[in-house]
Amino acid sequence: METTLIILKPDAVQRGLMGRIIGRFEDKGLQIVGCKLMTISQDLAATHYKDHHGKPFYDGLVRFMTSAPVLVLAVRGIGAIAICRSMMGATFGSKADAGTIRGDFGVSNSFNLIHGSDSPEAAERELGLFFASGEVLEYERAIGQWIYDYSGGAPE
Ligand code: 3AN
Repeated sequence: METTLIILKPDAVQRGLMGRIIGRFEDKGLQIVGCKLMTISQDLAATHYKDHHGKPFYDGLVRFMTSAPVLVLAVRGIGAIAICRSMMGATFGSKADAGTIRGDFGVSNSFNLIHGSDSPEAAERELGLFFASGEVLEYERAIGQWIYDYSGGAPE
């Protein structure tokens, strides 16, 4: 099982899209194992986006991400990182395919609704930035036996 960090950005929260976006992950069968509404500090934004420091869009990105509350999620499933990235769609709303979150809910290239970790290393680092120890939970879902095939022992 893999756990990834998803951030529903200020535009998603302000536009009342949280429920519909979370619903897509739940509908897919992914498990929400952490969830927190928070306002990102300047320091946390700088740490989270350190790889983009110095790029032309960096200042605007940090301003946007710290401008209003975000909803931070820890999302779990087999291959959750790649599944969430494909559900999010391309970075720019104007280019994202229909059927993806960015493709269906946005047109802007800056206000692009959602962040998702792009590798296992990034997921581990980002989950550690946004969730304290104990805030990402382990729990069984009653429907778990119908999400994955456990007949061979391990989930398939
Ligand atoms: P993604 O979120 O699709 O992985 P990244 O990691 O390339 O995209 O970029 C991180 C964030 O920086 C994006 N979510 C987007 O908000 C912003 N960003 C990236 N490239 C640009 C750009 N050329 N102009 C404006 N914002 C950008």
